Amino acid sequence: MHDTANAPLVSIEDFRPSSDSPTPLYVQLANALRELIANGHMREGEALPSERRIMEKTALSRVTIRKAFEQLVEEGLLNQKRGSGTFVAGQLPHFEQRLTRLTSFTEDMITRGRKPGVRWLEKTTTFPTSEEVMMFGLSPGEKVVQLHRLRFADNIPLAIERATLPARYLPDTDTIGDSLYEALAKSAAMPVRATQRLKARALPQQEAELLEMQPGEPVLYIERASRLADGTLVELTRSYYRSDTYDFIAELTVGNG
Ligand code: 16G
Repeated sequence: MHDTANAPLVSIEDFRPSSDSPTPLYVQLANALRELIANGHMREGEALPSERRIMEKTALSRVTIRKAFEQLVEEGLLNQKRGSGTFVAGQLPHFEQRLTRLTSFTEDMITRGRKPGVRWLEKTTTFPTSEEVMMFGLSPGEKVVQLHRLRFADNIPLAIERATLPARYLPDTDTIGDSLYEALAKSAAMPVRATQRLKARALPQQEAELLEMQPGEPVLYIERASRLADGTLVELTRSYYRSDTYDFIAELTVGNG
């Protein structure tokens, strides 16, 4: 806590650590920074004073200051840009998605009052790989559609999706708008159930650039296989979802099996 108990802290330069408190100094500093951010005294994008300046003003050591910064970077409250300093991080939206209902990205965003967006990376009709022939049970000569997209919520990149579907469901790729499920509904091929596999992965370089993250950061790698009512596989989608904005929630019940 800072020394003037009655006056709320408005600048980190006024923070005075308490050396007889059992709370480690770096935790005291991190708490003070958290309080300044929470109270709006430090705003999104604002640069923090330099380490040297905080050292001078608070008499804390460089190691303590760095430790506090590291802690808050880990919590997502601060960003550090090499060579240019430490900043208050932007507030990322947070999404919780239940793993019970089959919904589309577009539908999810609209229900949450967000603006869905798409940047197309690939939209092509190609010959399938032997794996795709097997998975979809394709006839000789049947093609597949490859849809590779970066998905946004309010202009923030949230996910990268690479979908493969038999071309018979989407004969004209030019007519596919931003929503794949809308296009499938139009050709009476809307999936009614899906299995989804979620894995933790380190973000590859190219995907990191698209999601505006660092390579190697943890992401959710999701594979969705969706089917028509008769069990025919209609969609195979592999996606990278930002793990700092998405929580997938599954409800568990005690059952007989
Ligand atoms: C979701 C699905 C994806 C599906 C897309 C359709 C996950 C992990 N993935 O993002 O498999 O293709 O919705 O959304 O939930 P759209 O109709 O907006 O293109």
